[in-house]
Amino acid sequence: SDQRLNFSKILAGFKKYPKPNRDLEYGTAGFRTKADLLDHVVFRVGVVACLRSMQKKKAIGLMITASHNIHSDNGVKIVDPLGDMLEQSWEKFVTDVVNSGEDSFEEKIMSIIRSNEIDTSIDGCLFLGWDTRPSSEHLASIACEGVSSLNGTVTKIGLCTTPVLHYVVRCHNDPAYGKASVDGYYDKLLTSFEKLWAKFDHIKKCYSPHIYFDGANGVGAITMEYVSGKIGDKIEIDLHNDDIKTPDKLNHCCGADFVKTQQKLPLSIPAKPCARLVSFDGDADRIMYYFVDPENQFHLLDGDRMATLIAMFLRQIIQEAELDVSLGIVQTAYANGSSTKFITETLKVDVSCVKTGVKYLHHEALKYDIGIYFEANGHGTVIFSQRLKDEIKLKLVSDNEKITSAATTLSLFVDMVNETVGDALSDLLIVETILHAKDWDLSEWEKLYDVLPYQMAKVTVKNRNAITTTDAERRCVTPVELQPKIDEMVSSFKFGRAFVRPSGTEDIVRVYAEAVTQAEANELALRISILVYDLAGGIGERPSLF
Ligand code: G16
Repeated sequence: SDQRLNFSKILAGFKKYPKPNRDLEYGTAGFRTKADLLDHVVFRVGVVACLRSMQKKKAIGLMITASHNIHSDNGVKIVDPLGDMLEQSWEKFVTDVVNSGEDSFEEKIMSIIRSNEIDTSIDGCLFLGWDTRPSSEHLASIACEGVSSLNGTVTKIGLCTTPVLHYVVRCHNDPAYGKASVDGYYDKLLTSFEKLWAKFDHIKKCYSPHIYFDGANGVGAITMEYVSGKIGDKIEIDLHNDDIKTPDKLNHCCGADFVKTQQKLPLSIPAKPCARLVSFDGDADRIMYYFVDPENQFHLLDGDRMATLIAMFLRQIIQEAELDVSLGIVQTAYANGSSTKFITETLKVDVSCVKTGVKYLHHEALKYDIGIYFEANGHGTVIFSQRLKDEIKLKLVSDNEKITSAATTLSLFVDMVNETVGDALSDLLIVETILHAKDWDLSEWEKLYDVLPYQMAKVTVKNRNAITTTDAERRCVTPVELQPKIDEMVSSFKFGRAFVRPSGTEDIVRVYAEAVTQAEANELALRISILVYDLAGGIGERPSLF
């Protein structure tokens, strides 16, 4: 009989890690919940990821992290062969197995094998990474047991950022993309960064080579410590929130998510006027830039700002290189209304809006030769078509010096980008390069357009899936009474816009509101939160206006 399909081995794991009563769903970025509810999940995900690897005859990645969530949560994301997120049709397969009991898993697994015509004589191959959470290593070892139960092999990358894991998986399956190792990752990004930097190395008036860095007390802090040693002669990195030994400090009053949702400085970052401040999130796939002006006002440069900065820069370079290629930006409903207006009216670049989750943005961005995608929360990257990469090669050998120079810039830029997924380090190198090239500080960057004030809120409800949405999450379908009430409320606020959606990473409903002043945006968010609480089964304390 086929050694790989030894159901007794899989059954042993199902018995060892029994499923609690509650079913789980594959959320915005994989399974995510309280860390102590995840043993059975990671075992089963290990099994299904191994099947996925056998089906594709390629390596697959598993990342144990709950990213921006509280330290006591954890989660697991599955990475597909090209380093992107697991294909959506497989989310259902993995969810079925995660939620099945001892009596039905065999049938579920057989059905995956049959419907995907998986050759079970193939060896599954997995790469495994994890973040700094206290539960991560334990969960990673159970995931290994899952993979082993199908006789798959696991290469442990160990403690790493999410984007490093995505990158290594891609390189293993597509060696032309780079060397499949952590060193290979740093080498590719930092070498292209240094070369690009040298191209723009003129006297600076505005750009200051100094940043204050908030590592969210997570794995991003280790990354930046390393990077600081490599590029310290170009950018001085002042490390803060780099305590990975105290678990409950992770993301606590710090990190990219905190800064974006609270619109204020994280703990331990000095409020030095006009200094360039940067935060990563817990697994370093998101980034935020911000500063405090001389009047002590807080200014945020978020994912929308990065998308527009990059689009502006790349549009100019492709013109200089005389490349005829398509360029587009992908956003979500969280994109500030004025950023979308700036992209269409001033930059005259194509923009589309999709559901929250990098998996949706990435997919949409593939439609362009240069697809720039960013969630407002700082999660994003740029992807380049093969056609564009081929065209650049031709331009590199042009007789026209201006064209070859622009093509060189573009080619180095491509190598500095981690195209597999949002990557805070790669994004930082991109932003720093552009600011350095333009000799801008953050206030110059901010001048591109004015944002509408916004407010974000969370509401706890009995069942967050009672809220369903349509139109890229901009409109709510159920409970049916909710959207008309939101419309009515929004119409009484100048430049009002608001939407609600269930989070796919936390057990809450998210509320977003924009209006002409901060006070009005705050009030709109609060009024919408009350509507959600009243109409969608709120629990705990009712949000209140007073
Ligand atoms: C994940 C996803 C992001 C998403 C965020 C919040 O980020 O990768 O695409 O924007 O969750 O999702 P939700 O609003 O559904 O909770 P991370 O950094 O937590 O992995």
